[in-house]
Amino acid sequence: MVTWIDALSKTRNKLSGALAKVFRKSDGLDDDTLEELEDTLLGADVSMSLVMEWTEALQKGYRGLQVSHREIVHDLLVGALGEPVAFEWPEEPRPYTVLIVGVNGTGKTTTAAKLAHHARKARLKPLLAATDTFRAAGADQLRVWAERVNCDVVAGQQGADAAAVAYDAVDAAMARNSDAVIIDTAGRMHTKQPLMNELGKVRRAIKSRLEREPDETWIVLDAGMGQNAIIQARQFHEMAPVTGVVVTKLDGSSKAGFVFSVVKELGVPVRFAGLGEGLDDLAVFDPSAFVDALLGSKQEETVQSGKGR
Ligand SMILES: Nc1nc2c(ncn2[C@@H]2O[C@H](COP(=O)(O)OP(=O)(O)OP(=O)(O)O)[C@@H](O)[C@H]2O)c(=O)[nH]1
Ligand SMILES: [Mg+2]
Repeated sequence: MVTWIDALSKTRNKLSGALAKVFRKSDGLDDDTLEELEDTLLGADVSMSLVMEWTEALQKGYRGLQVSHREIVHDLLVGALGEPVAFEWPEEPRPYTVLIVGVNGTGKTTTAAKLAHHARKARLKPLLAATDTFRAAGADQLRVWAERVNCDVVAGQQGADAAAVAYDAVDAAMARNSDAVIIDTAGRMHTKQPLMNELGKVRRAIKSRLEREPDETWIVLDAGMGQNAIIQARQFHEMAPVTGVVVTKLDGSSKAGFVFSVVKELGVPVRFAGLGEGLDDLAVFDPSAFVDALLGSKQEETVQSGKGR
């Protein structure tokens, strides 16, 4: 199982030099230190507006405060990540319905399987729905995952109507008293209108059987995609209002600052993070754990700043 500390090592290494300098300053921050910090944060894919906001707050925060510099930075970063409530499967409504959307190859199918596994570990009965009917492999891939997770699966034939498969899956989940239904969808470019319309149809089909909107619509964004992912997410939001984000492939990325931009620009919480390819490599997004892993442990920090003196 990949941990936050492991997954964020590349971004942490990238940030550590500039942060160590900031942590070491005992009086105000000089222009050089601030500039280096700004460049480093931008390089880690934090958006420009957020970088400006932070450096301004840091300059102010450094004057006359009695808390450690690490604490100021920590609170600033955690504060930028929105509500600190970690996701738990709610008791109701049943079946709790999660629609997974996103562009091609971001990790939707893997995430759907990991979510089913997460629900199983919470002693729930999930059902996986494969509405990716473009490719024969779409359904097969999710069937294989369902077997590994040991959960129910409803998969459409290649060429079947994705909305009809979504309807059948919700229907099956209701008939089988499933606690959660996780609906994987085909990857689609946000610029291809017919495919985006299909997503609207899938959503309406779910609503017609469930008699309510899907409880969650989570967009899966690949951490390596940078600012373009924000544009994609906005387009998806128009067709299927997004209630949360799953950021995948954070492991190996040196641009985990992307997560801050997502929260700031989209105004929806990050619910989960993909930290690897295995079933257990999905972490409930916890702002404090995330920031701690970015900044390194306090001990590490002491050692680092000690070295620099
Ligand atoms: N390292 C890493 N790889 C991941 C993660 N999530 C998914 N992947 C990999 O990304 C690749 C694509 O994953 P899929 O789940 O098939 O992506 P998808 O969005 O369903 O793709 P399409 O259905 O073709 O749009 C696979 O090789 C996965 O193993 C992650 O968090 N970390
Ligand atoms: Mg897929």
